[in-house]
Amino acid sequence: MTTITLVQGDITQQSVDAIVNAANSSLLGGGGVDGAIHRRGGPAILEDCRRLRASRYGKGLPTGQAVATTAGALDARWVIHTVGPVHSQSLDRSALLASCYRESLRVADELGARTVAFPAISAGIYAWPLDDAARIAVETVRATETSVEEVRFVLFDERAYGAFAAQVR
Ligand code: AR6
Repeated sequence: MTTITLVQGDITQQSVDAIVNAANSSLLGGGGVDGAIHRRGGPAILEDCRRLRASRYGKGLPTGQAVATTAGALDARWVIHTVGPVHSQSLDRSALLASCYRESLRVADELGARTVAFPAISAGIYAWPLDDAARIAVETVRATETSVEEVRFVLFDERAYGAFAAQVR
């Protein structure tokens, strides 16, 4: 059984086996959680990301997929980078958002990670409505078979925390 826990705070301060990054396809950094993870984790993460770009992901990491790197100076063993979809009014991209959670857990299983921290993927710069992002996140984790023992959603502010709490109740 996977336990879902909720924390309001900064994902870069978490002590877990793996921290999930809401990255972009370039894997070369950005704003939001991505910026915070690279800042606190230090250059080793970017070095791993550059190696991935030079090898397996020459065209970038596709939306909905996930890949692991070192966690550098973070209090974790790995960062799992995943690329959320940009929210669209006209297209239903929710399967891609669900895929981010599923694929991140699959990578976590491959690594042997038992505790995994997730941000609210796509709910920031990628503009996914928070309540819907929370619903997809919680439903997908609940529906995924995994050896991960704790999935910890780390929500940056009270509003995001409230949206996830409404789903976990
Ligand atoms: N800890 C936890 N949550 C955070 C943190 C933090 N330190 N910082 C922000 N959040 P976003 P996206 C919340 O924009 O929407 C980047 O430039 C934030 O409040 O980080 O998937 C990438 O490179 C929001 O609820 O990710 C991509 O280009 C959630 O994390 C793009 O942004 C996700 O917001 C990805 O956009």
